[in-house]
Amino acid sequence: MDLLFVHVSRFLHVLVCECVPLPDSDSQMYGEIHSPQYPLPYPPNLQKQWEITVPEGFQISLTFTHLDIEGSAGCYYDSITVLYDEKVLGKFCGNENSADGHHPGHQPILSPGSRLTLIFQSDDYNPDRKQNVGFSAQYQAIDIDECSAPEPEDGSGPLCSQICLNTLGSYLCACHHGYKLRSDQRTCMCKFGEWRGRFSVIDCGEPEPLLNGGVTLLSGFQNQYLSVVQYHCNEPFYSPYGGNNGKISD
Ligand SMILES: [Ca+2]
Ligand SMILES: [Ca+2]
Repeated sequence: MDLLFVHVSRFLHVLVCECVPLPDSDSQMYGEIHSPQYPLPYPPNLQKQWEITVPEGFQISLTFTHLDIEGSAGCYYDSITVLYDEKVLGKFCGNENSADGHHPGHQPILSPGSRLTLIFQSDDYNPDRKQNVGFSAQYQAIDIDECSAPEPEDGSGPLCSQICLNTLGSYLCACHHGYKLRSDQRTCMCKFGEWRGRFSVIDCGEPEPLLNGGVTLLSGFQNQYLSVVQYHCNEPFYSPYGGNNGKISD
């Protein structure tokens, strides 16, 4: 069993800041899309595609404000299809009252990420009796709350080891009092500070947990400056550092 000795250090508060990239010129925060010639009837033999892009860190909320497309089973003749990458999020036709077709309703369609593809197509025949006018839709960018996302299944741990702060278009990690953010911008480590005035007890907080191992207090008082803790690996895990004891001090 390999051991690693660590001095728990004292600390000060942590300042965090963040730089968010400017939206690229092709992305917008909101917009409107409609079928060709809308609100006049759309022509036959049509295929038109739109690529909607909003800034990274946002998802798209798409709402159909009007939909009147020739209805058919499976929207085989005419349709508007909404895709995220290759995945079809919905294929629509008909209108609100038609028995044939599939209407999107008035609930917004949410993209998993910052882009959406819309494909409108009409076949070579449009009924003369009923002049379908197509569709009109509006979209807007909505911030993704990265802090509410479930923990990744790859075992890499939470997005932020201590505090996750959702921001508009991004997120940032922060640390409890006494810790500072590591260079990975997501995990925290105990921070040195300056002695100020009279001696006072410094609480460094709980030692960080060790995957497949444990922590034992060897001396001092738990979580206080200059306390010594011992990390150990649970069998059959071992330290990759060759069995030498390590000591980190201030
Ligand atoms: Ca048609
Ligand atoms: Ca966010």
